[in-house]
Amino acid sequence: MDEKAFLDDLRRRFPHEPEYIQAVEEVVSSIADIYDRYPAFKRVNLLERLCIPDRIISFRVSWVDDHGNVRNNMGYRVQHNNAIGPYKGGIRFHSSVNLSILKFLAFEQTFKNSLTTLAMGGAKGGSDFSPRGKSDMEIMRFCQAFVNELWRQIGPDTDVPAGDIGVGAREVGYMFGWYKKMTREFTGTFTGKGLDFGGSLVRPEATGYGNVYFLLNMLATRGISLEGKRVAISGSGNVALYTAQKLLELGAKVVSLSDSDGSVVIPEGLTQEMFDEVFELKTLFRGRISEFAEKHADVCEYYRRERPWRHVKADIAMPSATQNELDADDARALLEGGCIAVSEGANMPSTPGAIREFQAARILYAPGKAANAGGVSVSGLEMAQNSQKLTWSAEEVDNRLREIMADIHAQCVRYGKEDGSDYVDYLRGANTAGFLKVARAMMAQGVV
Ligand code: NDP
Ligand code: 8G0
Repeated sequence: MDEKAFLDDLRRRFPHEPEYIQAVEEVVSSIADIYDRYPAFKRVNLLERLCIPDRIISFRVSWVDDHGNVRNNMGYRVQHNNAIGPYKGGIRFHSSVNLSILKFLAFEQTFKNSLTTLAMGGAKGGSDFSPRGKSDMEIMRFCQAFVNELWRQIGPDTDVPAGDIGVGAREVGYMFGWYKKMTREFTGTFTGKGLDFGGSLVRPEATGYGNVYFLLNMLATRGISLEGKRVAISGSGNVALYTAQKLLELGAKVVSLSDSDGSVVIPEGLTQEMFDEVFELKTLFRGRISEFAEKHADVCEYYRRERPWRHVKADIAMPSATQNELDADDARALLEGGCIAVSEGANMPSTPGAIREFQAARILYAPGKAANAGGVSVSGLEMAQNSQKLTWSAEEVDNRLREIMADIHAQCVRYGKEDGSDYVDYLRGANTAGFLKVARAMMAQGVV
């Protein structure tokens, strides 16, 4: 394959979509060899069909704020690929949302969902609406206006949205409510629902817990124990908090958290009491990390508008906020501090330069599409429970989550182990394993 020509063409056609091009470039460089090994792929131009989304739905969302002003936001759903199952992926509400970001996320989702072993295609959606500072009723009206545009395009066997940044149980509840009203059907079209109306136990915890399970699998390949290890986390949302919770349970030290205003570093590690407090602050009161840092100024440092990486000494990093939040300089600072493993909770948090640093240093590095796949996996289990009209116990879901993460780890090792050494390139492994399943399904289904 002429990798350069392919990417140049994509850049020419989508000149204002850097995140999308970044995600495609990373996958294409991983799979180029295997793609060339099967000439049948090229004959049907599989790569281009796999990289360009099946369809993009975009719309204006008009809603009325609490002062009676009419406000307009953009809404999108990128249905990337449904070769192995219905489109599946979260909805993001954040001021930074644009098509480039949603296209990269939908593209990544396709490979991630393939790794989960469940039948789900890839999609992502969202809006440049910012929930920050909005009242509960404004959030509700926005969610209703958003779904009013989208409801015809989704369904339990068509496309199943969920939460993501800025979209949690509250927003999923409002979206599900409006969807149910429009369709007059009670179906499992959204995941991440409340427990009383079809949600799955362990879905809120799944991404963070799953990432820790993946990390444990990686550490085991080098005979390293998690106990007592210092772990730097970024973010303080759904993924970051449940990652921290599981780490504390397993005896690791959580030495940082952050939000979009800044980072808190806790050199001696969060205590359980401090964790309970930050959990309540973030989930119940929608407070800021700066408030927490101020209250615990005796044991914490706060870095306004900065990410944690250059300020912590950590054995392990688990970036869990957003894309491109850890660059090459951050990676070098982490490595100098003795970092031995990076397991990504967020989607594409490390820049290509940072990934090169980690891989050159031969530390354990797991890309988000493998390490954070626990979230969408339990969403898949939520879909299974909804179609069975049954709910499984927390233990059952957690056990399946552990099995799925171990399976994803095994796929990464199988396709990522370098010849003649023990080193595992988890990025190459995840991309290759994710690609092969989707590619086989696309080949079997013809040009559609
Ligand atoms: P939340 O909205 O619950 O939390 C996001 C956290 O990241 C918040 O602390 C937020 O700070 C911070 N953040 C968001 N955007 C930025 C930014 N541009 N710069 C700095 N900080 C930022 O989202 P999630 O925890 O659900 O998602 C975090 C990441 O994990 C995303 O990349 C998401 O795609 C990915 N992911 C999520 C899954 C899930 O199940 N939820 C599954 C797999 C991946 P603030 O509070 O200030 O906004
Ligand atoms: O449940 C989901 O489909 C979902 C929600 C939020 C994020 C993700 C992801 O895998 O990035 C999936």
